[in-house]
Amino acid sequence: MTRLSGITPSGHVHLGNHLGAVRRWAADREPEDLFFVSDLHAMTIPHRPERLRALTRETFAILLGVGIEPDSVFVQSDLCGELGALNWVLECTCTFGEAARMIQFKEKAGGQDSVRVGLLTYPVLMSADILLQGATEVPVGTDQDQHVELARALARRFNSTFGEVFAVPKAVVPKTAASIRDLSDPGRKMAKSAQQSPGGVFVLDEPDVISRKFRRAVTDGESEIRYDPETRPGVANLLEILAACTGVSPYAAATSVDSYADLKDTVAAAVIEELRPVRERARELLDDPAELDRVRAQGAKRAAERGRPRLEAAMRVAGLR
Ligand code: AQP
Repeated sequence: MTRLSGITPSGHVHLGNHLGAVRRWAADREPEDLFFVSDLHAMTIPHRPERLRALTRETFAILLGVGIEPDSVFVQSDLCGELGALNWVLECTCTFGEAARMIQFKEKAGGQDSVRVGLLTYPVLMSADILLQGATEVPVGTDQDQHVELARALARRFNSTFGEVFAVPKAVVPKTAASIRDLSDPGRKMAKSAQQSPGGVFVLDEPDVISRKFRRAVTDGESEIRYDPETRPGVANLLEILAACTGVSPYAAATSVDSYADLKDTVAAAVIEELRPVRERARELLDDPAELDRVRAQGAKRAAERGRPRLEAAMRVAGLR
């Protein structure tokens, strides 16, 4: 079993990414698991080159900082030769109707004057990510299920048309973690793309910045601390964060504090401690670009070695080479 998980450097890695995904990737990982920074996917919408480069390095350093082994993590664009070739083979396996049917494409393209072709075809590139590495399981949220279905369909179609080359992957539901909400607007999730929001807490934020953000978190006009996500989303979000950092239930977390000020200080302190080791290791790597480049090159080499025989076989049976 090989599980493949990716994170897109569309902004700074935030507390939601950490508690909802990255921390668990490191804690639950099996030797065959693979992780990657999907920088090519960040190009489907307008982007700034220098910012993308910096965010890719930062995200890669955070994956290492959280404890993922260098051998099992890589940057997607470091494999752009292999992925580009397989992407073309798969685009010629996929129909226009299949790509245009993707709900995410319809949502993101809807109402836009100009849409990049990459936004339409990126699920095919995602299929290439998965099939190149021979991933058998892809832990994704429901918004990505359809993309993994596409990868399954393309693998099956290619195999039955040309010959058995690809493992047929399946989407698996990641272990659920609460969706962390924006501290200033608990009505929406904390998001990388909402960089300007004062309610986003980032993994590399300094402790005083984290404390300030929590002090300004939106709560409500009540005085009793109670866990009730339906009617009191701001307080519930703080309790879920505190619970995730301290390993108790949000109900138990509610009984451990006695005022809003106490809750905000306690959750800020817990988040600072949770993120401290990751931030310190990631910063060390970011301050040593030569070491970061070395580790990145090593991950890319391993990933390319794993994928190349599959790419060669696919090209051969499809009549290339
Ligand atoms: N707020 C969140 N709470 C819990 N988990 C979250 N994840 C994202 N936001 C939250 C999880 O982080 C992993 C990597 O995310 P991604 O790169 O696929 O980004 P995303 O899901 O599209 O959401 P982001 O990080 O906020 O980015 P943008 O703003 O670009 O959409 C995933 O496992 C995701 O579930």
